[in-house]
Order: sequence, then C-alpha cells, then structure tokens
Amino acid sequence: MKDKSINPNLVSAVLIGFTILFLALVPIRIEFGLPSVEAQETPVPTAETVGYGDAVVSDTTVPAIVEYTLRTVIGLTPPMAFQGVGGSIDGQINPLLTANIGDTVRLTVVNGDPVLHTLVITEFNADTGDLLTDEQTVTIEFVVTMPGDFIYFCDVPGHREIGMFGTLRVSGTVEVGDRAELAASQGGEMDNAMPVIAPAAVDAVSIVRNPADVPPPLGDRAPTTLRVDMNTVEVTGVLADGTTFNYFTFDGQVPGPMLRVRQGDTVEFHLYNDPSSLFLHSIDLHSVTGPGGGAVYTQTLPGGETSFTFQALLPGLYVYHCATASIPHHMSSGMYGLVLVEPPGGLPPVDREFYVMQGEIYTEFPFGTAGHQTFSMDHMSHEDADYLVFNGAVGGLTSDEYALRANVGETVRIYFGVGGPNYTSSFHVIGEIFDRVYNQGSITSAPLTDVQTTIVPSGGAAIVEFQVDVPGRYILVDHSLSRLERGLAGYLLVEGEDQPEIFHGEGAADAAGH
Ligand SMILES: [Cu+2]
Repeated sequence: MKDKSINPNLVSAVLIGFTILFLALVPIRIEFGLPSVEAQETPVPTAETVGYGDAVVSDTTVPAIVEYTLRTVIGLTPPMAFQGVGGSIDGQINPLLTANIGDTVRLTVVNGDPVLHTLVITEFNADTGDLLTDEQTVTIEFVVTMPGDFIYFCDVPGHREIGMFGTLRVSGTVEVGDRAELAASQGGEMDNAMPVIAPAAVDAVSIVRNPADVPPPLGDRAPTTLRVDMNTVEVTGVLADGTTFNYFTFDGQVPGPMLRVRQGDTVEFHLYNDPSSLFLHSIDLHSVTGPGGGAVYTQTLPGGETSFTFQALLPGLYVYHCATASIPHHMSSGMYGLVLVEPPGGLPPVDREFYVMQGEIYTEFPFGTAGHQTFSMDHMSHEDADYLVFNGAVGGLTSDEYALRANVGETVRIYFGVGGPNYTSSFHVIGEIFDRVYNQGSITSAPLTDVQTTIVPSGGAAIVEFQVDVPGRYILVDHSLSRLERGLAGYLLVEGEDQPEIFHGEGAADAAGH
C-alpha cells in the first residue's frame, strides 16, 4: 500500500498554481508559426540542442531516433509538470525537447503520481492516452515532419493551465511544395471526420440529491464543537434519459450534503478523496473565515485525507465547492453544496424545508445527445453551457421520486444555491410568490417580502419562503427561460382542497401553461 499522505509543500505549491489559474482562467493559448530556419551543416543534435542556430537541414541529415523520458510531478513549481528523466534533461521541469525534421521521436512518459495524466502533441497526433495509475508507463513514437516549436501538454482539464506543458523544438526546413503533402500526413483528413459520441455507460447511477435531504433544525442550543467528514467521489452518473456523464461529487450526489451548524460552532472538517479518484479534490466553504475557505489545507490526493478546523463566525446560507484546478471544471462536474449557519435560536419554524442547487454542465456534444457525454473545456471557457440542472441532472427534480411535495396551507422554505460555476440564476417558482426572501443568503438582514423572482449569483444562495395556498403543480425555474429547455426545471407538487376563491377557471386546466 503506497503512502498517499499529502506533503505540506505540495499544498503550497499547488496553491501557487491556483494563483496562476486565478490570474488567467482562460486556458493558455500560444500561437506558433513556422519559424524560418537558416540552413547550415551541423552534427546530429543531442538533447542539449537549443535554439534555431543549431538547426539542421533535413536533406543533409540522416533521420535519427531521438529518445526522451518524462515523468509527471506534483508539488514542485509549477504545481503540476513533466520532469526530465536521464540524459541532458534529467531533473529539468518541462524540459525543452529537440529533434531534427525527419527524426523519429520516441517519448516515454511515466506517471509519477496516482492522478490521471496524458501527454499530447496535437500537430503530430502524438498521444499517450490516459495514464491512470502510479508508475504507469507509455512509450509513443512519431516522426517530426514539420519544423517549429510544438507544445507537449497534459490534456486532462486544468492540468495544462497549471503548468503541465513544454516545448518540442523541431529544427530544419521543408520545401514549400511539400507543405500540402505534409499537412495531409499530419492527419488533416481525421480533423474533418465527424466525432461520434460513445455509448451511454451501462453502470451509470443516479447522482440526484433528494431535495428533502435537509438536516433538522438545531434548536436553541449553545455553540459547540463538531466534526464533519466528507468524501470526494468521481461517479459515472445519469445526466438525462439515455445520457451519462462523469460527475465529480461530495459523498456521491449533487449537490453535496447540506451542512447545518450554529453561529459560534467550531467545525473540525475532514476531507477524504476516494481511492478510485483520478483527480485531486479539495473544499472551499464560503462560511469559513480564512485563506481559501479551507482549500489551502484540503488539496487531497486520491486515497488521501486532509483536515482543518474553522469557527462559523457569521450566520447565513453559504455555498461550498471544490477548489482544485481547473476549479470551474470540478464545480460544473458537481462539486458544490450549501452550509447553513444558523443564528442563535435558529430560523422561524416552517412546515417543509428543501435543498435545491443550480449548476451548468459543459459537454462535447449538444444538449439532448444520447450517449456518454464528456466534459468540454472549450465550452466551459466560453461559458456556453450545454446543460443546466437542478440537483445535478435533467429531470432530477421533476421525477415522482424527487419532486418537492407539500400540502395546501403549509409554509415551504427552499434553501437555494448556485454552484454554477458561471451563470447567475433568476430563481422563480411558476405560480407562486415568495412571501419572504433572505436575499443573498443573509439571515441578519430583514427578508424581502412578496417577491416574484430573486437573483442568486454564482457562488451565492438565497432562502425563499412561501405558503402554498392552491393545489397543483408548480415549476421551479431560472426565469432566464432558455435554460428551461436545456434541463433546468423542478416540480413542487401541492395537494389539498381546491381554493376557488383564490384560483379557479373554466374547463380543464392545461398543465403546460406558464
Ligand atoms: Cu475537485
């Protein structure tokens, strides 16, 4: 059994990476043109060769096999990188690799940690595929047929952005007339092929959190010390009928468990990352006062455990989320939840409490495509969500199992949050008026009264309360209603006697009406 306890240096190093990420959440895009290389006779270069001054003319050099070994490393600077093994690149971080045009590059990549990595050089169709386990090793070979600087990188979302990339420099020249042929040899035809979605995963599970899954009120108690344990799990889940997706979760469901503590409570928080995980995970609770909201202490390797302690200073309804790069990737994949910090004495009692969170999902294929959807970094970077969901999945809260339910005359309270990561919600319940809105999750402010729609920012929350007066089906929506057509709907089903003095009509009611 390998020791998977996390090195404290790793934490600080990973956070340096986060700083970089915060400064440039847009993925690094570097354009490489073909350099004009001055032809000259030189010996076949070794790995020390740098700069175009050492360029070699292709037609006067015998193609060679150039071998390199790279090992993935976490916890240095940058926080995720490739490190050279052997030869002149030994120990170097993201070393410059060199070759001459026409050479065969034989590249061995060793996974130095239990986190998912790859190595890709797009222009040469070079791809190790997934390196899943510690010490897994893959060797790839490809012929470098174009001169220039080419980026080798890990294409796991977020990894290139925090440092897993370097340069392969190919020296030499190519005749102008050969360019078209060259381009064709680099897989131009493949680029035109229509991508095909993989079949839906047969073992996918429901990740939808039951909206009635709300911890009970704390009552009028004094502050105390309590322990919270949470497990991060990567789950193949049902995104919609016939469509599956790789979710990242706290405790296997979306949103993660709702936490309920009292103002002044001291919380000892333990985070475990399931051994089956392919990614690091962590937690940032907005109820925490302290750097990273806890993320500085909870960057957790697969199979690892971290902990920290915080005092809940201020009451309110707060979002928590994973804060491991790429943070929006982890959040959109399901890593968010709510923590309610009750004021002394708690909130006024109500008949029903519910827990609903809104999120966006970014996929390679459009909304409604049957099959196994994979995450799209490109769509996420453009904030162009393919799916929008309450509690993690299309139809999650419109099913018989997980619709919200109440009886005529009861008062309903919804703890509503936006995991996002990007969209602001105009939260509305079709056919109802919020009697009270604890705007922005603030409990110490007087609630707004008699509100139709409330704005809930990404990474924010609100508490809405209303008495249900008339039986029937009410629909939870974001009143940016295009999102309704991409999955964002939930039902509140109210049973009881008709109340014709409040609402009645002629003929049969049409359930489809807004
Ligand atoms: Cu995560």
